[in-house]
Amino acid sequence: MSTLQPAGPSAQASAWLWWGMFAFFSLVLIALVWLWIHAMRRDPGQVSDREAQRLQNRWVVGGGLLLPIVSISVVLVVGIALGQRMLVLPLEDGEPLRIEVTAHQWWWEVRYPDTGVVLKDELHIPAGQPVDLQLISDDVVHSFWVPRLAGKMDMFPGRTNVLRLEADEPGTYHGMCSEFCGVGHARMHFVVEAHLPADFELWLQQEQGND
Ligand SMILES: [Cu+2]
Repeated sequence: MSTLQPAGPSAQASAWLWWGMFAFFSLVLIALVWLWIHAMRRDPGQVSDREAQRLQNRWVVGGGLLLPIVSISVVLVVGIALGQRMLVLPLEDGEPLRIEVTAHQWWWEVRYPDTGVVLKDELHIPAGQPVDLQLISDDVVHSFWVPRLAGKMDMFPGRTNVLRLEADEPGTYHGMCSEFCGVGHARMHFVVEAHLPADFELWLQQEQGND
């Protein structure tokens, strides 16, 4: 359950952002520590008060204004570009599969509206295709999270939030509630099974037959 082992486009974007911020701010930290050590060890030399003031102002403007403005702007631009990939935009071809997920204290109700299939604590999706999850809560605030597939999305009573998921490869992905929702919260887990598209259709037909 690590966001740093992404298995879908939305999670991939989060992971890139994480590594990008980690690398960039590591460089900033190293540069600052280096400057600090340099400042502690160097010989102050002989400078006039005016010259000292001028140098000090240069560091305040450079380190206190320019550096944060540049850093935050870089993160903002990269963040907006990557955030685009997480939006629920219309697809170029066709409609995504829709699944309704209702959170309860403390379990997950999963419905496939076109077929009437209902599951508990498990989702089945076709791999390599975007799936839109319509998330709602039956009681308190919960949060839907499958770290390897996408970011978190809060679930509220009386309001539907849509989260787009996609798994690149077939496999089992673990998920959990990530908003404290009462004494059963820690055990509010679920799994997402991603199948090859043909196997998914077969599975759905079988489930329909069982009902
Ligand atoms: Cu919870």
